Amino acid sequence: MMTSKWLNLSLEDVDNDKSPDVVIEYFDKTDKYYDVEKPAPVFAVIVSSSKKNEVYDSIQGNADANGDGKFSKADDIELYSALANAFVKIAL
Ligand SMILES: [Ca+2]
Ligand SMILES: [Ca+2]
Repeated sequence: MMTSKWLNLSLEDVDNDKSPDVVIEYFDKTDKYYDVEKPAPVFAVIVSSSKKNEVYDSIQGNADANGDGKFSKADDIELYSALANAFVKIAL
């Protein structure tokens, strides 16, 4: 099966504060701006640990994690922080 939408998760210290951040990128091949030659995420959010204690509780960027058509941090913080907290426990 060919997938047309997917998430890319990576761990990197985006803001150089010595605390790794989780970068969540959302790709959608069906999006009109998607370029096969230069695939770029439609949305990206960065989830950080505000206390630098590996508890991911802070989000930068807007996306629509719950798919209700509204771009709202309130919707997304719960889903993306849960995803980030699970992701950082998985050994790479
Ligand atoms: Ca950081
Ligand atoms: Ca939403």
